[in-house]
Amino acid sequence: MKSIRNFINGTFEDPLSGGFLPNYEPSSGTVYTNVARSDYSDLERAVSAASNAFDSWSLTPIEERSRILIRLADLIEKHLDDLALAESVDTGKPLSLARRIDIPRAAANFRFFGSAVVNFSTSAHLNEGQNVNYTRRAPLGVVGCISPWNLPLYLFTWKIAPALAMGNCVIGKPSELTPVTASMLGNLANEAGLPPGVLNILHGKGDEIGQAIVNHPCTKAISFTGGTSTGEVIASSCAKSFKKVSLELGGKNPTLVFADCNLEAAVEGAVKSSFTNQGEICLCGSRIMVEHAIYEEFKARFIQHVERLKVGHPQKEEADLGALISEEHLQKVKGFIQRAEEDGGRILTGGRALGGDGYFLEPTVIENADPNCEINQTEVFGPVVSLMPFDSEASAIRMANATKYGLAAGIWTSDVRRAHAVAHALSVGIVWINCWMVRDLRTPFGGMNASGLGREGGDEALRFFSEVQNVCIQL
Ligand code: TXE
Repeated sequence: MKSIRNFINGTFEDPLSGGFLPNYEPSSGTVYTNVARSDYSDLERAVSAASNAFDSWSLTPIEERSRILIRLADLIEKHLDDLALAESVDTGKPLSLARRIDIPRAAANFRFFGSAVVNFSTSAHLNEGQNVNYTRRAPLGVVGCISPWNLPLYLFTWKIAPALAMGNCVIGKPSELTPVTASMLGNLANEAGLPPGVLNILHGKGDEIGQAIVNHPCTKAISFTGGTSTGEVIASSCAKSFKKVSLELGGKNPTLVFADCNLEAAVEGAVKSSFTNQGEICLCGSRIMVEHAIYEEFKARFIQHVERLKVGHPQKEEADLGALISEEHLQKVKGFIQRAEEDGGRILTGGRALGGDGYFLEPTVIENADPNCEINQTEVFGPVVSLMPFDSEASAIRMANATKYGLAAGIWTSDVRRAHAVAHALSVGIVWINCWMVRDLRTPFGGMNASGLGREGGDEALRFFSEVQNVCIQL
């Protein structure tokens, strides 16, 4: 059986303890690889490698860093088929989705930040005859990048690319549930000419090696994407050592459908934002609010589209939804559905696991659930949406804002005034109007409230991974 080993100082090695964890294939429920269970001794090796590499990497000319990152983007694109297949097998997501979204966007991350860093500017202020003040942005040193299982290579590279571009050295920790493409990235990093020690990838459990990376005195910043409860733990750990931290956490995103929308486009858009990646994307719209006047017609069309979705083996071309990430997660999502019914919700379609091997669940639509009950307040992170009507623009905004989260929202309307007014009234970090998951990497990305702290994307990410110094010189 293949072992996913740590990548330290440019070479792959077993964890010093010799411990490994089983890695399950979600579509079959069988162990198909095992993954290193790293501990503090492995982290010490990675920190030493990263610290030794930092001086030369941070002093490498920006153009050379850019060239290597863009070369890495080229290599990801060159190996798209292998990476997409590995991602699909490891996560249970449809191969078609990994080919269309996950892997191309991983390449785009390196290409974008490899270019952005060359154009990244700072500022200077001249006081004639007196002094010049300039702002210097220097790399932090060794940083920790910790990523989740839902979009493994996409989100891993989303953190690593800006960190490397700014001249930092990285200790990356992918999810223990989906380690494979992160491991493949190690090989590509060597081929791209990234010097040994600049990127190190440690595998293992979050509360073991993940927490150790967060606590280590040599990691100067932590960039984390994952669950809100884990984010709380990490934020409090970082606070004790005044460590920079960026948290991309969960969401309970509303999709607002107004009567003046293009109905067919709204239905198709809502199906996409509800069930892409089996609903396992923090940006998925899990609460669909529809203006009363079109509620029944929207509901009928929406259910019709949902019931045409194919749940199947992720490597089969026709699969629209694949398997959920784990047995534990499947049971967690089924529990949400059961409690939603107990809270008065009515299942309009779906709600059942497909049985057999693998962790498959039907796309599920629930209506009539109270806006304040669990299914409308807590992130399910599965193929489950709650449908509810609203009477007015004001009530839609009130319902949309009535959770502890604030990540993203979708608005479907043909009224331009309303689109902007409602967007500005929503307490979320990202708003899509008549579209979903459209990303411009130059824009800040992140949520408000319990959805996170800080922003990634564009110059925000480059700023996060740098230390600021103001220098004033007397003329
Ligand atoms: O995430 P975790 P999980 C949400 C979603 C999901 C829930 C739990 O609701 O059901 O989070 O998912 C590492 N110190 N999202 O358990 O535990 C862990 O090893 C340092 C939304 O997968 O947050 C993994 O690499 N690291 C989210 C990563 O953190 C720790 C996407 C995420 O694991 C750690 C994923 C610790 N103490 C889940 N504990 C999004 N916003 O996209 C765990 N980890």
